[in-house]
Amino acid sequence: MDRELVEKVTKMILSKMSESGIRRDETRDVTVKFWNHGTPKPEVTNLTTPPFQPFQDESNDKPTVKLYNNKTVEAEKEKSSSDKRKENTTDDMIENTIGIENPIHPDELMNLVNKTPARIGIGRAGLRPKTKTWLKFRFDHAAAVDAVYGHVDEEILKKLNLFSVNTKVDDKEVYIRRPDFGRKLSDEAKQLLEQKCIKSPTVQIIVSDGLSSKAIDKNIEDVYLSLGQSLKSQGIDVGTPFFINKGRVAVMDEVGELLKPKVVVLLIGERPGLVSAESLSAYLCYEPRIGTIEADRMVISNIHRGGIPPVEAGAYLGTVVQKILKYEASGVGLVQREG
Ligand code: B12
Repeated sequence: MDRELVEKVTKMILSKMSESGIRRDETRDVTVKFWNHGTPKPEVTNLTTPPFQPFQDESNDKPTVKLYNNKTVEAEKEKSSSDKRKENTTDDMIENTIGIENPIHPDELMNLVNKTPARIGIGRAGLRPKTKTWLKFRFDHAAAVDAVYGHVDEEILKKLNLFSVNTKVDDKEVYIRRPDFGRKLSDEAKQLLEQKCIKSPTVQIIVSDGLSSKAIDKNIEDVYLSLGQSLKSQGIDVGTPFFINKGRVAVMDEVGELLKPKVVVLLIGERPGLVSAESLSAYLCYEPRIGTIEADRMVISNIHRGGIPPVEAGAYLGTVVQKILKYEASGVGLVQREG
């Protein structure tokens, strides 16, 4: 999918939201796909094209955007329904995804398992988990550790034209033990931001690895591009984006003091769980400053291919920014003003 297609998807989502007036009770219309553990993982395709600059129209470069592979869906459609019946019998699904042997109510069990990514219906071998379950657990745990200790792919940051700054911490162990250091910019970082960034933009986008570098590697291109397009299509100007190495959510307060944006959108890696190690969050705040209270922030979490799809998340975030600007408030303040 190229820039035009992302623009199309972003516009579709925006128009769907404006049809519903993005009222609180109607925002649930946003298409959110939940992970179905009874089906194979959606394939992700990478239509790689030259590097892109999301906020520069003049560029002829095509963006790199990963999307679900519709080909698998089409191929699936083409299969005869009898083939499908053969492949998708409950027995097959049970064998592939459920550890309980000869369940009394297989359909109900399958139904429950499909409702949650939690490890239910896994069965056991004597008193212990089955080998497959145990290995999967070990695998997911290792992925979580890798996500916390890993580093964001420099190529992605280059592609998105994000320069990097550091917080007061450069060691991951210290980062984990001292969240307060991750909330403060280093002195060099402050100088660099002063030199390089536009002051008082309407929106300041910040990217940070936070607790999952994988979350950035896997999702940032799509979220960033569609967020940029969503804001652009609403005529909202964006400041100079950058990457904060080993940041915490409240680091946005120092950025707010320095650059004085109206709204900060911080795209940051979430603490990995044993279901997904690559989940991204967007924390938003109206005029964050040192001393901002948590209730004035808001978060859209669970952005990854098994949660809120990144392109949709970006488009949706643009509409949240619009709302924050309209009410000049975020978090609890926004809810109160909105009534
Ligand atoms: C860890 C965590 C916490 C920890 C944060 C402490 C810490 N330093 O790590 C604790 C237990 C304190 C916590 C509390 C709450 N949390 Co919490 N939390 C998470 C979790 C598991 C990971 C967050 C993360 O990795 N952030 C990124 C790292 C880098 O951030 P950080 O700087 O280290 O820590 C900051 C953030 O974690 C932030 N934060 C944590 N939770 C929330 C919730 C909201 C609404 C906001 C604005 C900020 C926020 O506060 C920390 C200090 O600044 C997410 C689940 C997820 N999938 O994201 C839920 C999650 C973000 N929390 C949630 C909620 C509802 C809350 C509470 C409102 C619960 C309550 N009723 O009290 C409070 C609000 C706290 C606040 N700061 O305002 C929801 C948010 C739902 C939503 N979309 O609004 C989530 C998505 C869980 C869920 N699925 O329901 N949380």
